[in-house]
Formats: sequence, C-alpha cells, structure tokens
Amino acid sequence: MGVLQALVGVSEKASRVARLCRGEEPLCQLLVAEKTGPERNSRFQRDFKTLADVLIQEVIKHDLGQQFPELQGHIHGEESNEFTTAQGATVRVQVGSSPGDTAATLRRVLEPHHEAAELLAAAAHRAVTLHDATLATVELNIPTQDIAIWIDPIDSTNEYIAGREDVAPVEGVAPEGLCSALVLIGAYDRRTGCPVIGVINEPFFRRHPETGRWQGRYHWGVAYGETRLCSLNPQSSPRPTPRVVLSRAEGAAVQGALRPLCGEHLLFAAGAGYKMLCVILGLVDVYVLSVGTTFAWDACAPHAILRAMGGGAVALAGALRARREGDKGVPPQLVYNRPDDGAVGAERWVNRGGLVAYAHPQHLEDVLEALATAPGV
Ligand code: 2IP
Ligand code: CA
Repeated sequence: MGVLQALVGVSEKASRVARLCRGEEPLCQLLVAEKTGPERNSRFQRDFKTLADVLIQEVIKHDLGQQFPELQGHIHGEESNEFTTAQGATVRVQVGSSPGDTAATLRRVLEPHHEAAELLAAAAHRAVTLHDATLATVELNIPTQDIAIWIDPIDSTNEYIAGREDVAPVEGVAPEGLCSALVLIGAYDRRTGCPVIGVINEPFFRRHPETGRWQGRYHWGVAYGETRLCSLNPQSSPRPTPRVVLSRAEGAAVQGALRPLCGEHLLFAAGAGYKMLCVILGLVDVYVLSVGTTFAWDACAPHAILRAMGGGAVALAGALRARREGDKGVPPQLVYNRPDDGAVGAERWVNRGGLVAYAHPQHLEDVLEALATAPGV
C-alpha cells in the first residue's frame, strides 16, 4: 500500500475512534461529564477529552510507523502522549502490541472505567478496509524518507465535546457544531517544508437516513513536484464577489475591511481545519485569520489539498508588510518544518501573524489589497 492510501486508512481509523467516543455510552458519558456531572467529574472530563486526542494521535503514529519505519520519529502531533491521570500520576499512552496491552495502559488513565478502556483499545486495533476504487489506483512517486507528518487528531475539540447537531448552515457553512470536528493528517517535505499530501476526515459528516448512525467522509490531495491530484473536482472559475470565512473571534477591523469586498458573503465558522475545508469544498473562496491561533498541525493537511487544487495558504502579517512596502508579488507559501526557536511548547509551531487560505490566486490578491489599505488592520 502506498503512503496516500495509508494516510487515508489511518484517518478512517481515527475518525472511527472519534465517533466511538461520542457514540458509546460509557465513553460519551465521560466526554460530556462536565456539563452534567459534579465538580470532581469536571476535571476528569477535560482529561478524557485529552485522552481521546492522545489516543487517536498515537494510533496514527503507531500504524504509520509500522507500515513505514522510515517515518518513525518524523510523525508529529498536537498532543504530548504523557498523560496525567485524575490522581496526578503520569502515564505514557501508547498503542501496544495487542488490544490487551493497550487496554492495560488505558485502564490506568481511565480508572475505574474499565469498559471504556476496553472499547477504545479494541477500536485502536481494529483493521480498516478502504472501499475506494479511485484511491486504490493512485500511484505516487514520493520517497517516504523525504517526508514528515503533522497530525491534528481532533480539530475543533470544543465543538466535539459540545456535540451540537442542530446548527443550521449559512450559505452551506455551519457556524458551529459537531460537523466542524475534523481529523487532519498532512505530509510535508522534510527539506523544503512544503505540504505535499493532505487528508481531511469528517467523522460527523451526516447521520445515515435509516440507521441514524454517524457517517464520515474524507478528502485528499497531493501536490508534489509536478503532480497535482485530488479527490475533489477542480475549482470552477473564481466568483466575481469572493465569499470569505472568518473565526467568530475575528476583530472588527478585519471584518470592516472585508465587507466592501464581499458584502453579505462574510461568514463565520468554528475550527481552523473546518474553515479551510470550506474553501476546499468551494463553499467559500477565502479564509482570513489575523492572529496567531493556528498551528502547523491545523494547516498542513488542508494546505496540501488547496495546493493540489491550485490554491494555497500564506502568512497574513508578512504578506501585508511586504505589500505596504511596495512588494506586490505573490507572498511565499506557509511551510511546516521551521519551528520558532525563540518560543516554547506549541507556540514554536504557531502560524504567527495569521494566515490567508485561498482557492484562487486572484482572491488572495483581492483580500490582501483590501486589508493592506484598511485602517487598523
Ligand atoms: C483549534 C480549534 C479552534 C480554532 C483554533 C484551532 O484547534 O479549531 O476552533 O479557533 O484556531 O487551533 P477558531 O474556531 O476561532 O478558528 P483545537 O480544537 O485542535 O485546539
Ligand atoms: Ca487544532
């Protein structure tokens, strides 16, 4: 199996674990305990959320590392696998060689919820079979020793925990809710930092009309050398009036600067990955973020898919600075191999100064022009 098929396969397994945590009573109870439970549960609930993230990330690391030993040590994620239990002990969560091994580690963290530990361990070890004839035929020439991986096991964790299903979309974009919780797996070139393969999995795409069970779906894209491949249809010609999606926390200056450009087509959504997915799906044309609240693991996978479709993602602050200094050239794409050595922890990998993700280069140009000339941005 090739690396693309492997990335899609692990995203499916991750998605299954994410659904399991919401769908199986012993797990879901832990996930939503904060809302209903007594004070002592409130701490534990946060711990369980972290555990779901950590386990998903470890499953991805384990499965990819087994299939491609040359990737071991080059698979990075948002979460550390050092896990602190409700009692304050440190446990290193790892996928073991058997479901029994994995369950034993999980039991230590989940004590006294043994059933929850068994369910999670079983899901972590259950093999995934892809029924995707198109994907099966894709053959890539990407040497796996040249790439590294960023994982966001569950992007939009707040929406994942809150689990709202009844959010009405606005122009096809969900302002919040469970559908914005995504699994993001991106591969980048170790040397250049360019994103080369992206997989986005939507664990909560829709409920099956008859069974009522959650169904997921996934999207992938490849942008390597001259190769451009994607599970989605290529974008049509750019809309004359671009649609822009923003974080609900985006400031008034950016909103004000973009209104003349997109009028009422200024939309709001949760989740950095989900907003980039909206661009990929053509629901909007651009995602603008003016602050450093996204990280390499949020952007790598969607960015690779955007590149596969002819779009991209650039750093906003740098692009505006260059423009104001008279450089109207196309700004450099974000890269994923350069930590900020002056920072610590997650901040080493922040997309500092925000970003613009776009499907059509013309819309990047329009947005930068609007923002560069606006007061207070
Ligand atoms: C978060 C999450 C937030 C998002 C933030 C991400 O990732 O997606 O929703 O903020 O940028 O880093 P916003 O919704 O304002 O865009 P995680 O949930 O994995 O911490
Ligand atoms: Ca995230």
